Amino acid sequence: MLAGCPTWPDEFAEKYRKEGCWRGETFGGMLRERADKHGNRIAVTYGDAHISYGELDMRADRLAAGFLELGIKKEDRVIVQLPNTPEFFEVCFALFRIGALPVFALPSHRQSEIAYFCEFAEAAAYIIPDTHSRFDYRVLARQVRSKLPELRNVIVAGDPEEFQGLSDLYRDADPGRHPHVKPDDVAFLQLSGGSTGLSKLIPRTHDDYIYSLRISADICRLDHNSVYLAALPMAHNYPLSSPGVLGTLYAGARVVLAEGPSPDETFPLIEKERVTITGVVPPIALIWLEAASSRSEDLSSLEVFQVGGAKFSAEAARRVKSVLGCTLQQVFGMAEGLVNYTRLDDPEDIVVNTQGKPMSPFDEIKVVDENGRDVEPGQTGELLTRGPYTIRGYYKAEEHNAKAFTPDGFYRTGDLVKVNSSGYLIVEGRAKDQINRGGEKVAAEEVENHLLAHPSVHDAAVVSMPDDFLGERSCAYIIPRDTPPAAAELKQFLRERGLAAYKIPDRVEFTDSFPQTGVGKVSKKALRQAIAEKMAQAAKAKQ
Ligand code: J2J
Repeated sequence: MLAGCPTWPDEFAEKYRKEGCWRGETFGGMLRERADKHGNRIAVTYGDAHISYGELDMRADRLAAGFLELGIKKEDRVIVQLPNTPEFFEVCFALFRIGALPVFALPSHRQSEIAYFCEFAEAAAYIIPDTHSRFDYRVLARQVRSKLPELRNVIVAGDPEEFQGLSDLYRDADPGRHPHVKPDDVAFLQLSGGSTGLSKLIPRTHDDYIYSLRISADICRLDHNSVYLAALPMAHNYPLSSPGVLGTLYAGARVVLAEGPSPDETFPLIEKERVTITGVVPPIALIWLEAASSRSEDLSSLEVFQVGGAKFSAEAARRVKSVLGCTLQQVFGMAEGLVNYTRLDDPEDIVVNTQGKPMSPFDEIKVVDENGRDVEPGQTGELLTRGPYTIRGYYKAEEHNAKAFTPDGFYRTGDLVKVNSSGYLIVEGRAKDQINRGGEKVAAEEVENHLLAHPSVHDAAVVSMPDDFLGERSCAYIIPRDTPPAAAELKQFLRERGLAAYKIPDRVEFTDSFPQTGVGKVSKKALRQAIAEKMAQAAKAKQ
């Protein structure tokens, strides 16, 4: 096991094996099996390119040989920042095959995030596209390298300029040279949304993640004829695994890659490729609902429309069936593990008003009050969970783990939920210091620390403010040292520090002091209320 990764106690591991959750599969083996069984079937469609399981399998082996030649070894960490392109799969499966670990950065991450991942994970390589969405990732790689000259390999899909070209790394396949990869090995590091400072890295094993893919595929009724549209960036845990692209490959079905989630990108693809299932976040769902009535594409192949990552309003949820003509599935999950789904045959009331129930019978959940005691049934409290695909600790984070997990191994999700009489969860809010900006998670503390680096900022507190479209946006309250800087200047300052755009506060408010809680901490609740009231008043004045 990779050093610094807490794992399940033996008695739990034994139970999960005995109950058939963990079946001893690996990602490398899973792709090989699909390729052996139905090598000619299409695994991935990208534009006019159709890549079969056999081809993907072979290309992963050829790239694995190239990675080994570069000196990438078992347990090495590799930062993978690739958009929705076939290379994403080839790179990931090649790394899985040699036991090296992808660390899934998002395409929107910039120097601040990437340099941290490279440094913290002691990355052996960083893999990027040349350009994507009008952004040149080689410029980013240069910035990262100037901070971290020890970063050995920068590998570029496309024109590499001074870096290593990915396309030059495909060698003769030689699976005999692959290091032995075990099902209980960590397969990759996923990113946490983070609430205390920087994102934590989440170690997911082959055993646990593949189990989550298998039940996800089953609950979503994927079969060989299913076609999953990857509309969101697939490095996100949700489109990666719920059932996402990997669940689709697990089921031997077909993934169709979209450049982005807009109707202009996705609707023609749904029609052309006869897409049967896709997953989006609530703001995108709203855009689709709005667009569907005025567009001519035939969306009739769509059977399941998943919405998750942030709370979907019941009002919008109710419209899905009539507007898009398919079944809504709410998904409430987290990269740390636990995923809840509404089931495809659930009555409308459940599908519209709840965020689903845990996918595995072996998921254990508790809802507790501030003192850690179980709340009365049906009451709201913090959700704790443990189970066969929920981690027991973050990578190299001993101190944080002691707080984020209970002594008996339950993960404190930071989500406030209630459980109805049928065991379905309703998300009521959040206890963690995070902003959920339409599914993108922003850790308040991370942004505050960047703001505090500005010479004119004495103190900073970042909170969420309500937003009709994104659900929440972020607002930075600032106590200036003397003359307040312009809001635009502060935002520019954060951009120059290399912070991803979705973390830049949407609004800046200046104040002389922060409201305090009884124990003298900044009362974020009072700040949230203050900005919500101010926004409501402004909206009223406009009418
Ligand atoms: C309210 N809040 C939600 C929902 C996630 C499937 C689906 C989503 C994620 C994901 C994922 C929510 N309603 N329907 O990994 O496999 C908020 C909660 C949760 C946090 C996790 C998956 N669905 N959330 O969003 O790691 O606060 O995973 O704890 O990005 O998103 O965020 P993340």
